This record gives sequence, C-alpha cells and structure tokens, in this order.
Amino acid sequence: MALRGLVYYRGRSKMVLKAVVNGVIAVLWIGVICAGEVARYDNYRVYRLIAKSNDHLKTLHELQDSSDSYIFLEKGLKVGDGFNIVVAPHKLADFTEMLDVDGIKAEILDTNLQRSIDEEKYRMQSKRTKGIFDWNEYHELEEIHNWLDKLALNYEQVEVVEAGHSYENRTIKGVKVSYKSGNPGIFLEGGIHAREWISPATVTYILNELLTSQDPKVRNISENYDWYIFPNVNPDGYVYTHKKNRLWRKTRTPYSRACFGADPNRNWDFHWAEQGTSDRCNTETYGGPYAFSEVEMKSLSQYIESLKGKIQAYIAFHSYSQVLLYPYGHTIEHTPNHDDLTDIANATVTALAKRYGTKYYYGNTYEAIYPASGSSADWVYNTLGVRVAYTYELRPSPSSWNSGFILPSEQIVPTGEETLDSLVTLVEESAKRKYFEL
Ligand code: 0X9
Ligand code: ZN
Repeated sequence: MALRGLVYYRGRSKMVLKAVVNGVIAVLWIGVICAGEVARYDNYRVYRLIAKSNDHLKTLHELQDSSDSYIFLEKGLKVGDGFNIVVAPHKLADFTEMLDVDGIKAEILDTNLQRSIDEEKYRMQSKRTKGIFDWNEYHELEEIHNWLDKLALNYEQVEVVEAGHSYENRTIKGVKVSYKSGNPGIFLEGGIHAREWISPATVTYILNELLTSQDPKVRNISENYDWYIFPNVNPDGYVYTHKKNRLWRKTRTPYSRACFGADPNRNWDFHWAEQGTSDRCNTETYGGPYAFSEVEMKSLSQYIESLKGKIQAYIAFHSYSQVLLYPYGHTIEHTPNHDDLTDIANATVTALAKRYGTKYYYGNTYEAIYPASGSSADWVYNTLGVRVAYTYELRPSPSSWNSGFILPSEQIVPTGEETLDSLVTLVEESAKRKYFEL
C-alpha cells in the first residue's frame, strides 16, 4: 500500500511538475509575445531626396501607397519639393533600384533609425537627475504633469487647469499663468502630434522662462498676458511613443481590431475631411469618422470655446521643418488679415534666427507646405475669431543629419531659447497692430 502510495505520489508529483513546467513555458511565451509588441526600426534607413520632375513625383507618390515598409516623414507635392522617407531593411534593394531606374538622387540621413531611438532612450534613462525637471532630456508624460502640479504649489500666479480626459482616461492637463486680472489671453498648444517630442519640451521651456526669466522683454509678455499652456494635448499618443512606437503620430482611439487613432490635427470641425486628410484609418492623416470624433479634441475645443473673447492668440507647436504657418490650410484663399500675419511672421522668424542663425520660412499653410484641413489653429481662427493663430514647425530642418522627430536632446535648450526670442517678437508685433484689445 505504502509502495503503491509512493508510486502514486511520484506519478502525481511528475504530473504536477509537468504542469508547472508547461505553465512556465506558457508564461515565457506570453512574455515573448508581450516583449514583441514594441515597434522596432532596426536597420531602417532615413533617406532625403528631391523630386526633380513630374515623373519623380509620380514614382514617389505611388511608392507611398504601395507598402507600409516606407514611412514618409516629409512628403512633397510639387516638383522641387523634398521627401524624407524611412525605408525598411527588406525594401532597401527595391528602393535603391527604383532610385537608379528613375535617376533620383538621394542622401542617407540615418543608417539605423533604431540606434537613434535607443540612444535617445538611453540618455533619457541614464542622464536624468532624479527629482529634477530640466531641459537636458525629454520627459515622460507623468514627469511633465508632476512638474505642472509643482509649479502651481510654488507660484501663486500658476493654476492647474484641465481640458477634459483622453480616450484612455488621462488628464489633458495645462496651467494658467496670470500676474494680474484683465490681461488678454494667449494659448500655447503642445504635443498634438505624439512623436513630435520637441513640442512639449519647447512649450515647457517657454513656461519655465515666463516664470523665472529676468529678461525685461520676457517679463513684459509674461506679466501683461494671461497664458493658457498645454504641453501635451494628445496624452495617450505621447505615452504610446514612449512605451510602444516612437513614430506614433495620432490618438489611440480604437477604430477596428487592427486600426487605432485619428490625426488630431485633422479632426477639428472646420472644413473637416476636405483637404490633405484621409478617410482610411490606417493612414497618418486619418481625420476620424466625423469631426471631433476624438474625445481629446472635442473637450479641448470646448475648453477653448469657454475662453471665447479672452484668448487673443493661439500658437500650436509641431515639428519638424522650421516653418512658421498661419491660416488657412483648406484653401489657397487668403484670410482677411493675411498681410498682417505675413508681416508678423517675417519679424518673428527674423528674431528667431538672431541667436543661432536657425532659418525658418513662413506662409499660409496651403501655400507654404500643403493643403490640410481640420486643424486646431484654423478652427480657432475661424470659430473663435482669434486673428493671431500660428503653427510652428520646430527644429530640425528637413535636410539636417538626423531623423527628424528624433531631435538630439542637446538641442532642446537652443530650440527653446530661439523660439522664446521669436515669441517675444510675435507678441510685440501683434500688440503693435492692436490685436490684443479686449
Ligand atoms: O500636417 C500637420 O498637421 C502639420 N504638420 S506636421 O508635419 N507637424 O504634421 C501642419 C499643420 C498646419 N496646419 C494648419 N495650421 N492649418
Ligand atoms: Zn505635427
């Protein structure tokens, strides 16, 4: 009996052992599947080329629709326009043959995109001084939100404000900075496109300077305007770029099992879905199923609407290209104050270039870059009558030697400095033209 019991016990323990081993294998498998969920760009190359003829344009536009192994970071519309294209390693042979056949000359801006992404991550993790929020490195959403909370504790002029919640229930957090009552309001929008990390970095840099700078020109704009500053208006997208896919642009609303997100800067209810946007979810410029389908943009627009009359200027920060844009994006027709917007932009980019020689060009969106409708700046211009509405496309320039959205973090401070220089001029020049009368 005892022997039988032992054999039975041994048999059972074998079974238990087997079950445990199977369980461990299953857990390992799940682990492997989870680890595989992070998008990687090993040996993806970034190319820069110029379309020199209509044939070139045709080839490149066909290429764009042919496969998602080509990621178009910048795409031209006319002869002479530039393209920045990320090419997957298994497409390199096809791609370079196509360039040869069509006589298109290209330069390589990055030989391994993943290495640039890894370097950026490594710096974020290793160089960070614990507990200190600075502009030497990029920051995660939580760190930015904690910093905003701290500002409100440390400065009586700062109040934390909220413009609703994201699809994944993150706060759309901002601050209002006010030194006195009766000031006209200026709204700064950051991070609408998730991968454009220099945007929230620059917006937080500007916010910090508005509070701490001793420069009389900065003090003047800081204290004579009320500032509504939102570094990350697409928080789910921003978190996704940190955790899963560095090149994510859109929101994270699920639209089908295999397709997520709409372009938040094509989702606003002004000439929605007309120009430079797509009705296919699987594209970077998907405008969403209807205007304001994205809860983030719906609630942000309601928040902005609640400030109607108070907000006199709206400034959105994107990257990249080094361009200063103003409405409209849906039509070549000029706005009623086009000439003023042009003159202000001219002075603004001149001020920006002074410190480091960084060159920007400027113009109305439709003519300066491409048709694009349903953007925040155009909606604010039209719906709220905010006549000073600008969109910055920050560093780098499309031909610089790096990967566009992966701007080395040592450029955060210089970008912040020159952008603040330019913002001072933008505000002063607008004030001169009486745009801030309440
Ligand atoms: O396409 C966009 O949404 C912006 N460029 S980006 O490369 N950052 O995606 C430009 C938007 C400018 N549009 C208007 N202000 N109308
Ligand atoms: Zn953008």
